[in-house]
Amino acid sequence: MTDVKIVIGNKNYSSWSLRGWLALKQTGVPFEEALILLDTPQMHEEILAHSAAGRVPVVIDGDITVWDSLAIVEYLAERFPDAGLWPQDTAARAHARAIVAEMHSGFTGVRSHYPMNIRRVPAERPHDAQAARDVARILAIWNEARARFGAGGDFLYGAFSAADAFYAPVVSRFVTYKVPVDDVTRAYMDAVMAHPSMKEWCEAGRAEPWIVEADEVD
Ligand SMILES: N[C@@H](CCC(=O)N[C@@H](CS)C(=O)NCC(=O)O)C(=O)O
Repeated sequence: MTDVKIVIGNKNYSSWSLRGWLALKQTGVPFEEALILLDTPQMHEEILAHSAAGRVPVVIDGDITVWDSLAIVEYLAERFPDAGLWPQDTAARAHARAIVAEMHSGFTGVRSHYPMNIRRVPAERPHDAQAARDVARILAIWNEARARFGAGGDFLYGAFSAADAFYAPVVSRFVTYKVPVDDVTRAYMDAVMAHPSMKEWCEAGRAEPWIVEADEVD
């Protein structure tokens, strides 16, 4: 039994849930999952039973409820300091926080043109100018983080961190929409897709039977 629980949406589609879930997995604490089906008539009411904000993910730790992926990551980093959710080095940590904030508040081009759909058979999508600008910026971010801070491992700041949790849904999108990438990015994406927690989530997502039509794009 554990007192920690995470409320998530469909693993195949819910990119924000994946971010919170990967961060929680990184703490090593056992936790329960409650999965709410997205895009159903009862979804809103079911989420409201856990959080008045009406969005997933939500983490419940005893009598503490935290909603919104960014607040969840900050809460988990504080509650489980040994998990290394933020890099130890001050400059790396500042950079990691900035790119996580940039993801949290932006990249609407990538988010709308390439909806996360883990079970999609990889295939290209037609060009979209805003998505292309976002892709270029994301590739620059990843290359910079790997070059400046990544020497200690295969992830953006060496060891797996909150930043990798935040960009993992983007990695999945770049794989399933066959977005062209450079070699440094390809190696980084391979590391994310091979991470045991990412593999566990993706396997569960692929096994889900539910379809959200709005996220099934050509
Ligand atoms: N800013 C929020 C966004 C969360 C979000 O939009 N979650 C989606 C699922 S991926 C959701 O709850 N959708 C339900 C709805 O919009 O009613 C976060 O970072 O957690």
